[in-house]
Amino acid sequence: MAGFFSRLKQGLSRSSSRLGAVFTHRKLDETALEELEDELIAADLGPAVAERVIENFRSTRFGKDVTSDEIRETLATEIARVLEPVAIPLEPDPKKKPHVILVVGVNGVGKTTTIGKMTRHYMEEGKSVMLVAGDTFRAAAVEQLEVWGKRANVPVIAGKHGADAAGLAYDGLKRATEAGTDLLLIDTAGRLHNKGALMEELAKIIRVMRKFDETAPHSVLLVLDATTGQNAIEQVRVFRELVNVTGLIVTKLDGSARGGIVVALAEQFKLPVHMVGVGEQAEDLRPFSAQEYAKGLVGGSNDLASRLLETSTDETPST
Ligand SMILES: Nc1nc2c(ncn2[C@@H]2O[C@H](COP(=O)(O)OP(=O)(O)O)[C@@H](O)[C@H]2O)c(=O)[nH]1
Ligand SMILES: [Mg+2]
Repeated sequence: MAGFFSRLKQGLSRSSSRLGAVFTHRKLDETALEELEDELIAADLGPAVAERVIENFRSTRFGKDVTSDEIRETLATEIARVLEPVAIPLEPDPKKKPHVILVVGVNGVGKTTTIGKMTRHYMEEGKSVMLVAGDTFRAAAVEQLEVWGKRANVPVIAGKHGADAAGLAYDGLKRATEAGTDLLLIDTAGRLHNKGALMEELAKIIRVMRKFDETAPHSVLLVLDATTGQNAIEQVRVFRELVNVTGLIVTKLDGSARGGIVVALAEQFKLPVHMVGVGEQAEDLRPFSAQEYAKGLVGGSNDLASRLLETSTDETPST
């Protein structure tokens, strides 16, 4: 398995090579600042962060000769400052048995896969897990979750194609409570093209579960696909109208990710980013580290950030 940092770096390299384009300028004049701002916006960091970074450069370095390493370091520091407050791990409440996690998001963003990865992650921490196949609209989605459940040897509450998701969630909550299970992860459908129906469905899942435990769900995680760039912003907006999103998980940060979007999300919504997905396998879920992410995003082939990344340990979080 490629290490996390090398994967993330690879995934973010598209952004970092963009960010590198402007660094051929030696003197930080008005033209250079404008180009840098354009690059930051093109890298999906969002206008607010881009502007702040530029103002910072303007007030401290204007007219001076700067090296690309200096620019990258300053940039990484600014980005880490935005990311730090949202880099919050998801700690299930040990008093809740189960701690109920509702997983929402548009079709294809990686909800089911993320649930599979979370199952493995929390089991490695010694917690017990139960799953609910709440995306009953796609038969394949139910099978997919059952495969993950079998692999991890955890119970999966599933119904027939088209079954009532709220009923399944209720059954899952009841069974997990009886069994004293630590975590109940609920998969859902992501039919955003029918917003009214989706809102109704999510509301019903929550309403029905609350008949059993009025504090459920304890977390509502919105899964976002990093490769969709600016679309992720709109998805957060829409899902927050549907349901009380408590945190984000950003997937597909391997491959051709547009990792800058995480910075824009952090700046705009201040929602916790609990974990990130860096691949399709069970082990490809990692806690979100602001520092490492910022360094990976800013990149560079032989700069301080890369050297730090190179020497970072690539191990899975210990159990
Ligand atoms: N490269 C990569 N692929 C992912 C990641 N997470 C999910 N996928 C893939 O994205 C596709 C859709 O994932 P799925 O979990 O079915 O999405 P869902 O419709 O939201 O449940 C599948 O092919 C997954 O293997 C990730 O972090 N990296
Ligand atoms: Mg799914």
